[in-house]
This record gives sequence, C-alpha cells and structure tokens, in this order.
Amino acid sequence: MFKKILIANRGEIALRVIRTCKEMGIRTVAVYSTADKDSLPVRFADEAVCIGPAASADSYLQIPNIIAAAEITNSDAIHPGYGFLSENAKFSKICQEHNIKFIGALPEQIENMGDKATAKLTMKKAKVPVVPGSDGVMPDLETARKAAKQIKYPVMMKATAGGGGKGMRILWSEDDLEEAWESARKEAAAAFGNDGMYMEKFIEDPRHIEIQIAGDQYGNACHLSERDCSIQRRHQKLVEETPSPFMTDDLRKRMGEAAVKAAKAVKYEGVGTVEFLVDKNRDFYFMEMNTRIQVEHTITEEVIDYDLVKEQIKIAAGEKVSGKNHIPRLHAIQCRINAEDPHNDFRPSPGKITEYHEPGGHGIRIDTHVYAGYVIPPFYDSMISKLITVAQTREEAITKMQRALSEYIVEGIKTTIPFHIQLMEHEDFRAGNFTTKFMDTFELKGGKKKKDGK
Ligand code: MV4
Repeated sequence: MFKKILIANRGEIALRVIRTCKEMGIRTVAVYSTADKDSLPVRFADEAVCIGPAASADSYLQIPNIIAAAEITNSDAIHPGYGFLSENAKFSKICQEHNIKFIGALPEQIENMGDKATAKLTMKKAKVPVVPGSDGVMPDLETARKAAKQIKYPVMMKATAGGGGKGMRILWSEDDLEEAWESARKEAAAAFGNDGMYMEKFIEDPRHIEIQIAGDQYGNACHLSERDCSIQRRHQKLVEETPSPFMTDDLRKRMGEAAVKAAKAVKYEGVGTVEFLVDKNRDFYFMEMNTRIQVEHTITEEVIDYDLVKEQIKIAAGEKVSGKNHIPRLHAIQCRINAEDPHNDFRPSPGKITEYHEPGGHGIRIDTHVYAGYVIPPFYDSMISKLITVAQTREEAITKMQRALSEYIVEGIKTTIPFHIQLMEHEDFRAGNFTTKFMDTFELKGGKKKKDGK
C-alpha cells in the first residue's frame, strides 16, 4: 500500500480524499494556491506545499509544480480528484515517468476516452449500444451531408474533443447543415484546438443515467448501479439521485452489463463512470466514459455502503475488485449547493460566509470544505457543498432533504439552497417525471423582479 498520497486538488474533494487516506493509515500532502492557504485541506493534511498563485493555470494545472511537490515530499502516489488534471493524459504519463502512481486511468485510456468519436467506435466494437451515426470523424461537409441523410434528421453534430455541450449542434434539416458545420468546427477549434466532428441521431428529450464501474489490473470489472443526473442546467448537474426513478430491474441489468462490457473492452483500471442517454422507450446509448471520481460518487457510496475513494486507492495499489455487482438498497439524493444566485441566472456569488449552520441528524451527509468565516475565492468552481440524504424510499429521501435544506444556514453570499427548496416541492420532480429538459421550463418563484418586469 502507498505510504504517502499527494492530493492534486482543492475544496471538498481534497478533504474527501484526505479523510479516506487517514482512515487507511496513509500520510497526505495537500498542495494549494495562495488563495487557498487557509483552507481545511491544508490544515488537515499531514503536509502542505504551495504550488503557485490563485489562477488555476498557475497552480492546480501546473504539472511541474505538482510533480516537484510530490518529489520533495516523497509521495508515492497522486490523487487528482475531479476536474483540473484528473483526465489529463499528459499528467498521467508524467506521473508514470516519475514513478509516482497516478490514481486514475492510464494515459492511453484517458486519450481514447477523451476523443469521443474514438470512444464511440471502441464501444460499438465491444457491442455496447451507441447512438446510430457516422463512423468516426467526418473529413468534409459532403461526408456530413451524406451521413445526416442516411441517419435521418434530426441529427446531432458533436465535437470529438467535446463534452459539456461545446461544439455541439442540433440539425433539424439539411438547411441547418452548412452553418452548423462551419460554426461548430470554429467553436471546437477555439475551445479544444481540435475541430473533428462526428454525427449521430438526435435523441429527443433523453434522461442522463450513468453507471458507476470499478475495474482492476487483472481484467475484472463490476458495476455499482446507476445515478440519475437528468436535473442539469447548461450541462452543470444540480441534483443527482440513485436509484433512478426511471429504473427497472431489467433496465439496470441491461445497462449494468453494457457498462461492465465497456470497462472490460478498455481494460479499465480504477473507478469510472459510463454515461448513457436513455430514451422514453428505455433504449439506452453510450455517451461517454469518465475516468475519474465524480462529484456525485457520494450517493452511490450511501446506497451500497462502499467507500469509492478507498476502492480507487486499493485498485491503484494492485488489489483486485470483488467482481460482484451492487444494487442500491436505499435511496440517496444529492443537492449541489453552489455559491450562485438562483434568482439572477445562477450568477457566481463569491465572498465571505458570515454565518454558517449545517443540518444534521439521521440520514444526512454533507461534503464541504467551508465553515463560518470562510471566504469563497472567485477563481474556482462555485460548488461549496454537497448535501446528501439517504433513506429507505425516494419519498423519505425527499422529505429529509426538505427538512435539511430548511435548517441549512449560509449567510453573506447567495447560494442555490432556495432553488433546491423549490425543486423538492415540484410536482414533476416529486413524481420522478423529469428528463434533461426539465430545467428548460423550470421557473423559480420569488426573488427580485428585473427592471423590465420579466
Ligand atoms: C445528445 C443528446 C441527444 N441526442 N446526443 C450533451 C452533452 C454531451 N456530453 C452529450 N449531450 C447530449 N447528447 C444525441 N445523440 C442530448 C444531449 C444533451 C444532454 C445530455 C445529457 C445531459 C444533459 C443534456 C442536455 C442537453 C443535451
């Protein structure tokens, strides 16, 4: 087992990893930017190394600084958390070259899964269901025209380097083709330095359901059931839950088997997530594979009683996965609490938390790095806390969430707590009747009216 792990991240996930390391008897090294010098990860880790100024590009994304921090502290592994360098093939490679175990995917796996057209071809070959579409990246407009005609409109054009909706276009007819081809390629080139495009059938009003997987160095893989992440806004998840209210035993079996196939096809090592689009007929399609621990891993941990970070570390150290699939025995919901003003287009609201009180009691989990007096820096992600409830049934998990939200006090900044309170009251949410389109029509009540009365 590792003796010392450096955590190349900040905020709640850095704290989350430190906690598991402590329980495993592994020493920890926090790295931090000057903006994070007073943070809890810095206080709770055994050692801490400043790696640069506030801007992520000069600190949490600075590979040489992080490697230097690992070397001077004698760390034998690096946990990258999510975001930042967690899915950076170059970083995974450089760790390898320095004999530091990267607790995440191998460079080749990150590269292959990061290129969406390649990932899709790999999955198609492995007989994982994919959305009907072009065979890989399309070389020119004429190929795109033919592909769209064959797939039949509406189609979706997607950037192979994409994700998060950038460089993605819906084409309702051939009239949309040329403009989309030009603008999407430009957008992708600017965002990713790669303008490769592929095309597929547009799945109308899908659900986003993902399967947690774990694989080891010996070719074993298993799944840890699903998470429903359909409640999103501008490709940012707001609420996640497991089991999915749309799930059936048959669908879970089929999706679980597909996800394990996906993991085995790439000899996946570590914990990962296979994302699917699920249509109204419960047909499902591979969307992408995430080779990191995700923000929403918490709800899976709660319903199957399993420490996913511990599993990551054990797999990286060469241990086997059990090979047994896990079915949720409870219901868990996570509300992401962001420092954002939900009444003002979810605009970021950094600043000092003047008053802070967390809910508690049975079935409540809070993963956060904030406290009373903490100043949320403006440089990073606006998520400040994850509020998770666990109960026997979905209804109870929602009721518990309502109770928890009502006693969660965060003063001095705006948060998304008022949004979650209204969401938990929403008839369609309560009925489990929602898709990825839910937030397009959700209207938040109250708050200040804008000057034009809208
Ligand atoms: C789609 C789709 C419909 N049909 N692909 C959005 C982000 C990217 N990773 C994939 N996305 C989508 N791909 C086909 N063929 C609809 C979406 C989509 C979406 C997917 C998951 C969660 C939220 C979403 C919001 C809008 C669009």
